[in-house]
Amino acid sequence: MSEYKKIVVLTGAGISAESGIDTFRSKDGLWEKFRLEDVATPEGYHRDPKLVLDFYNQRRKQFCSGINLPNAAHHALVELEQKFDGDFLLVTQNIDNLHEQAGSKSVLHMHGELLKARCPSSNQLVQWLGDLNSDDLCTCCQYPSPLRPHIVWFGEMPIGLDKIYHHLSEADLFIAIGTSGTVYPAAGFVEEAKSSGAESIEINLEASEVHSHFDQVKQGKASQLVPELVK
Ligand code: BJW
Repeated sequence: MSEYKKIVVLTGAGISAESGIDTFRSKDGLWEKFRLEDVATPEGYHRDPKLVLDFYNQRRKQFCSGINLPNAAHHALVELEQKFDGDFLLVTQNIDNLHEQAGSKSVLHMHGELLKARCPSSNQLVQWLGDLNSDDLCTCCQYPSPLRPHIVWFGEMPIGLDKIYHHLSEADLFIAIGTSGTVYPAAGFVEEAKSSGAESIEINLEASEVHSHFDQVKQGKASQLVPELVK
């Protein structure tokens, strides 16, 4: 890693799979059990807020029970950040906080965070560890609004894109871990990084939808391959 000056890492559901968190598109994944149009779009939320709030309440409850702990891949990324001299940005599509629990500092949650709620009017964030209900109102506005999950749904703008594209434009190494490459704009980051001259590495159990854009594709478990890469 000493030959690089600026690294961007992108993580997806696959890095948390070995911590017991469901992925979306695998067999038995979340999209086998729920229609994404119902639970992961603004339209679904407006149609049936309770269904969507319950979907996230259930996932928050499981997460807060403490059974999902960071695995060797999360810990290896902490080691990489600590021993790397240059610029380091960890962009995650995951809404869990396992990177932070492991000790990562420079984390950007582009699809939001499970343990936060947001005022839809002011965008103010509040820590939220219990159930979120439609009568939970913000305290920031003169006329309070119902708080919503701090989640980026389909059709909504991901968080921190300016910062992400800036880092991609300067990166000399881009690493994607455990993401299927099906959801944009994240799936396009490899091309963005490559157009700026970065080398690129994919780590995944199976080749992603965008694997052909990577210089190196390493197939296997994140918990094994990420520590090997960082060593
Ligand atoms: C392992 C492993 C192990 C397992 N070790 N690996 C047509 C064309 C192009 C784009 C669009 C289009 N129509 C609509 C769009 C845009 C749309 C989109 O991309 N749709 C596609 C479905 C086509 N995107 C959006 O709407 C986004 N916003 C947007 O585009 O705004 C406009 C914009 C304009 C201009 C510039 C920029 C933006 C918003 C996307 C929001 C995604 N939200 C979700 C749900 C919220 C969070 C939650 O509930 O948890 O985010 S969807 C879901 O997918 C979640 C994830 O973050 C995201 C990505 O999934 P991920 O992480 O890749 O998981 P999986 O399950 O797909 O894959 C897991 C992988 O791990 C697999 O490959 C396994 O092999 C691997 N794996 N175990 C290593 N142990």
